[in-house]
Amino acid sequence: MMKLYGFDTINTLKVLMFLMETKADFEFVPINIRAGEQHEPAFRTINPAGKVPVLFDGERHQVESNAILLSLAQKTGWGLVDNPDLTAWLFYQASTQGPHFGQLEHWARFAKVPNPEALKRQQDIVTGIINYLNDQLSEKPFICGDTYSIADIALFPWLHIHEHLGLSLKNSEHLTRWLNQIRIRPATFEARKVFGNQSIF
Ligand SMILES: N[C@@H](CCC(=O)N[C@@H](CS)C(=O)NCC(=O)O)C(=O)O
Repeated sequence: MMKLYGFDTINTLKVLMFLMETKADFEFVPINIRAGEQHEPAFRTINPAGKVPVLFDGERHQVESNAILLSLAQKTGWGLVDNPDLTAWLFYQASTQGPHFGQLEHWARFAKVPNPEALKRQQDIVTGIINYLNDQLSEKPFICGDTYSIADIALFPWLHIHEHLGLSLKNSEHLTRWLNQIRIRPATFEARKVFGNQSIF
């Protein structure tokens, strides 16, 4: 059986969403990254980088959430793996949306010493990303076209928690429509349920 090592995090949610969409048989193994469990020797043998998620697919331990999504999509045929835009969106998510939303989260929620300049910079960059995605979704229901794909799954979690980052999508009607469409999918509910009621997800 597959095993997903994770915690209530953006990147773990992506993999859970895929596993729920495909009704996969898997065990969820919580690794409490807030208590430092990712640095324990047993976990480091699974992922020497000390990060979640890790998926044991029955043969090997896979790391990097978007690589896991791609590999699962290739194996199952779910998630539009042949679409030429798919890889570009997965790279965009991992290299641009993820890191910039992550930096915004730091300056907006966690920084012990406030830094208005850094906060404003990240807010401006993230606003640009939101406008870009809104524009991209103006003429298609999902990011790669008519079909819900692993690229949508990868982009979803940061946008799902946008209010926790102090962001508003009120001027982004296409992105809001996209977000709401993904939020009401049964698999999205099932994936979020794994984290329990206390989670911001
Ligand atoms: N690029 C990696 C990022 C993984 C990552 O940064 N995971 C975070 C949680 S979302 C983590 O495990 N942090 C623990 C730490 O850095 O100590 C992916 O997409 O899987």
